[in-house]
Amino acid sequence: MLPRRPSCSATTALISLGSLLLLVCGLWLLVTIFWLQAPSNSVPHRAPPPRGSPGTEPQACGVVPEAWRFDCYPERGVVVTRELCEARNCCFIPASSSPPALGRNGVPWCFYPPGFPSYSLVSVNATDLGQTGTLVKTVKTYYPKDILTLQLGLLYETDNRLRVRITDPSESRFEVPIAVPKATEKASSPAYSVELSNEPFGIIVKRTSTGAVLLNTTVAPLFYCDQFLQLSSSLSSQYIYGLGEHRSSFLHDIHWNTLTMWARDVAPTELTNLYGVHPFYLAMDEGGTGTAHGFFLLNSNAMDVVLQPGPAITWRTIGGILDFYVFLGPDPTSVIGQYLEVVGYPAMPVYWALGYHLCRWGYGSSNATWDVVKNMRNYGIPQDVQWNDIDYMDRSLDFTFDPTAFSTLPDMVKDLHSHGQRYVMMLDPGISSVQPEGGYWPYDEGLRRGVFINHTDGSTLIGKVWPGLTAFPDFSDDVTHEWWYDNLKRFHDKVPFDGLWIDMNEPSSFVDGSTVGCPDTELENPPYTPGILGGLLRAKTLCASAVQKTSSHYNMHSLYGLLEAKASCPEAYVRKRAFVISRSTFPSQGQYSGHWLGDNRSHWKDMYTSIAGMLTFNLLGVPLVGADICGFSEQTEEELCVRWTQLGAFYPFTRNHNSIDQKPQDPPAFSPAARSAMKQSLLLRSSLFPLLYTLFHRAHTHGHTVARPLLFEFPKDVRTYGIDRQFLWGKSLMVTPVLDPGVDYVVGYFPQGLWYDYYTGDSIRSKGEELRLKAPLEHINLHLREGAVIPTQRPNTTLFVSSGQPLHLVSSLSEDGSAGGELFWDDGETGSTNTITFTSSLPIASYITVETASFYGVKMEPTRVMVNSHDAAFTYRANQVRLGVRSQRLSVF
Ligand code: MIG
Repeated sequence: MLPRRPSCSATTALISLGSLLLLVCGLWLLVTIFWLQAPSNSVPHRAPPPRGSPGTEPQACGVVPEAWRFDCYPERGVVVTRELCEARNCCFIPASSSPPALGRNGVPWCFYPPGFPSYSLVSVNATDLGQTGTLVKTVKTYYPKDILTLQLGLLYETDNRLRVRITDPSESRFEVPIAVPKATEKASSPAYSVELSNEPFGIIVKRTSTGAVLLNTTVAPLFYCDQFLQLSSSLSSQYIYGLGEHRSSFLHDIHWNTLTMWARDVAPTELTNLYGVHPFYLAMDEGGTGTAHGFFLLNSNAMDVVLQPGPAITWRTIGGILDFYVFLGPDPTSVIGQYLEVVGYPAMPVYWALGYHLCRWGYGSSNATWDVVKNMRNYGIPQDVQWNDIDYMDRSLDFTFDPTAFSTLPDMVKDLHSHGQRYVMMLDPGISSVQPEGGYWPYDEGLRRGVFINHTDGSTLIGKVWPGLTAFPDFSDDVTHEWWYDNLKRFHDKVPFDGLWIDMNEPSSFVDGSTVGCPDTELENPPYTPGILGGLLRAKTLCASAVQKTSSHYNMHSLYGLLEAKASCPEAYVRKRAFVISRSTFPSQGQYSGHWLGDNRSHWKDMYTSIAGMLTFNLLGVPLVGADICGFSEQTEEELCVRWTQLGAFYPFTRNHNSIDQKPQDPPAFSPAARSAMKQSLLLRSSLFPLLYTLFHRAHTHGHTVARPLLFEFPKDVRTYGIDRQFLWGKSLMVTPVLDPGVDYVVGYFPQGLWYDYYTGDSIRSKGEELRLKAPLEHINLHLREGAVIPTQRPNTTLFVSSGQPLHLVSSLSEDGSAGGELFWDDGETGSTNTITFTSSLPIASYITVETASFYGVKMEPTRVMVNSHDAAFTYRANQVRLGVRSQRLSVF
């Protein structure tokens, strides 16, 4: 930003384009625009009243408030009686409200009394990074194999990050095999303080600056048995986000809400474990101050996460260790940045990942697929990528294509490439194990190299997926990565695909465990099973006891999608940025792939819940995310599909996908009016590519969100905390989609300040209020927050970065007439090996120039406009100056 000039005539616009800052792989351009006007006094924002804080700790069963009763009998399928409860030495009080059917989602009737046996902290010593301590207990719990002595490690890793590890000092236990940073020095001035309670043991973490309690594990007993580890804590507020993957509102409901985590193939359903596992939450501090913190449990075992109105949380996992982080923020954006410092920033996507993708299950042939592409071209509708689902395969076999129906597939891919378009196809992890005569190289070679997951007796575990009987590659083994790569390479030589869609990688199987079942062991039948759909760890997946290189499937199950994505990043064979979209995900996934939200339905409700899903994955470091536009299963309707395409144009990852047997739902399949509305929204997205690409670079380098909840930008405005019908791109562009049928308006919340209609520049000065906006079918409401400069470009039907589409800058002046923004630009594909040379002779200017600029919020007609001290041509109409700058004066390089 350049310093503000002391004074200036109100009729002169100064546009300063300056501060070129070269990065290794690209170029930052800082655009600062001044329009000096008399400053107007803005109304200071009032902080919301403090929210309820945790209640007091109870003294005996009867006085434990319902909100603070921690479930002592979480087993499902059991009607908890007084006898059963008291056998666990717990309090039994049938709650006043809602009898909890099977102990779930209601006030627990059986709960821990104060003084329930737990660990004591018997020694503490200082270490280089913090403290270490010993925890002991003498009374065993009602689960087998209590670990009676534990080691506590407190690591003050950075000023904003605390790590706590509770381990078994006598035996090493499973730890999640993802790389996390190793601190070497103790934080010098931590933003947190840690208090340890000795008897019973507990940890209390406070924010030093405010005294806010962020964690207090003394609220319920700690469990540490071989297969049952449980830690409870108070929550600082009821405002808690993250904890994917679940279908829910963006803001979680804390009223006895159990979120189970265990990767599972199932169409998104409330209160069910889904495809991915992300034990991370972001929560607002108590008191509505706008400060936020985060918590991450680095654990991959099957677990329940219980939210209760205390507000409090319980982590109940059946393996591994307790290893967790607290992130101090203090604002939501920095909480996410700190979390992603631990698990890894998301990859920079290849530019065309941000274009429009078209897909369906059941095109039936390569020619039918090709026809859709041609149709799209005929109508001039943007399309960067064409996909195929499993039906391209020969008998559903990976690394093959149907020699009859898809015989022209290589030609189609060639044709896509010659039009600057890309091709992505599906791969499933299941490798067919029964191919007669001549064999099937992926399986034969896989067996030879020993890449498959085995039963405990060493035989290959066989399940059932699309091709029939299948073996499952063990992606925790490097040998498997080489074998997978060899398969990709061999197929790529025949069909030069550009990216991969990895499905069914929970991993999903049509039989439970294996074709021969699973052995009856402690891993298969743990003493406690979280609330997994199907009630068994092996439900629609592999045996928990199955053997993988790194550990048992019991420990590795939910990491399958992450490790497959890692193996599928084709860096090695395309030497460009990889494009992988994965169904199953785990923390650090964003480094390797994006995600789609799975098998939604063509319902209005599914369109609405996609926003929460998209925002949550942005918090989880997987910003390249979107839902199946127009809906996957069931038949879509035209109005829904138009509205969904408009919303989908603002998913960071934009793909229309449809299930088999449903009528086509690609844009050309609809009426001229619908088609044209869809086309407009996709052109609009194309025009916003420079902004989107810049936001992804911010995500990649700073761990920022791309699709952003309003609360991230307005953390002091409590009215934004539950918003999941609107969202932002970055900090300034607000999207207010229509999510209901049969309406031509939409109600949206406008946080306090000045907003501009993106299309017209008309301004709205909001006090922090809901406004009713016109929304005819062809229109999606977009508003620019004051103070922004948004880089856009003249749209095209594909996003070739160096196509020479000139830039148009849109500025929304704040009350004081200032605005700022940034643009990141590079060659779009290779990143580090940049083919662009940045010199002062400006060769790059030949393909990227700023052609025009608009300024919203110019109150008086200027008499003169200058660009870098040269007069520029301009037009003025109410409130808006538009510059046409066809010279190189505004060229950005
Ligand atoms: O058992 O490949 O979520 O997008 O179209 C279904 C067929 C397998 C599930 C994916 C969906 C895909 C479908 N797949």
